[in-house]
Amino acid sequence: MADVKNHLGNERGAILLLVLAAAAFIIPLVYTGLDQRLFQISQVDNNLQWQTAWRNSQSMLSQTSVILAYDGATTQSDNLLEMWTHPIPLRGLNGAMTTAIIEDGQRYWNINSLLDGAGKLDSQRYKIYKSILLSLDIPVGLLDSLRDWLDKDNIPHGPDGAENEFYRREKIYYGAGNAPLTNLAELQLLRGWRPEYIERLRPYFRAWPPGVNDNLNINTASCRVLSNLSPELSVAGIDAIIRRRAEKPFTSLNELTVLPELNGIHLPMNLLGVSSNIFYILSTSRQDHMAGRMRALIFRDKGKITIKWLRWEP
Ligand SMILES: [Ca+2]
Ligand SMILES: [Ca+2]
Repeated sequence: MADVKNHLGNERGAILLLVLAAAAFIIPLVYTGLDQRLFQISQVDNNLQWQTAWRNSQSMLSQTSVILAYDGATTQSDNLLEMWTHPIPLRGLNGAMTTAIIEDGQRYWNINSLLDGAGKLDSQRYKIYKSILLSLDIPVGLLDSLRDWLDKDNIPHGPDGAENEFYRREKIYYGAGNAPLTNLAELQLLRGWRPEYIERLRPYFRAWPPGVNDNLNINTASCRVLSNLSPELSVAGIDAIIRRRAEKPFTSLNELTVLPELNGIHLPMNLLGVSSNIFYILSTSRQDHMAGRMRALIFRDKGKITIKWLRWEP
């Protein structure tokens, strides 16, 4: 009888051990499955938020385009007192927020316009660009390698020029671009151009395709950009431009010439303007914990808007 009891006890013990072992195996599996489900739900949620943020940015791009088109169709000048200069907020559900800023591209010089439409050096711009580089303590010889990068030929200009032969000699795996720059960061590829030089130049330059009307808008150009217009232009002259446009923006370049502080000053009038055709849209969209940034370059022809490029990034 005692043997039978012992046998039954051993069997129960073995069964209990088996159940515990099975539970020890199954429970982590259940938890792992639960983790995966939660992870998948979280991913779906993130994707939805991401898509919503992207849609909100697109909606913002439409709104800014309408604002710019209306402005282009109804006004002759572009200045810092106009509606498009104000940040545009768009509130959504659950704290979602999208904001956009429209920036006038023509408050900067176009770096590609160092060469004119025929591919020749633009001597007026060369003087201005050189003056900017000098004021920023950047070697002016860099304009030689820039010129060579932009022009179509393979003949180096000046002691600091660089065409295919230079890049080959230096064992650099690419040659001169012989084409316009698509953005300022591309300058890093050129002979002698260091990243710190490019950062110093950002407040002065942008890169747009050639053939656009890229005259500098005197209603929106920053003080430092204006200061390199002419060596004859004094601080009093720059102040006069800034004060005048803050009270009454320029509607024609003739209004510039009659300012007493600019009397007798030679300005590169053919490179200046009072309106703009090139704009940047900078939009930030936040949806819960997801946020994305959109940048777009817009060309405007009166009321017609063309999006030249669009970038969306986390
Ligand atoms: Ca306008
Ligand atoms: Ca070249």
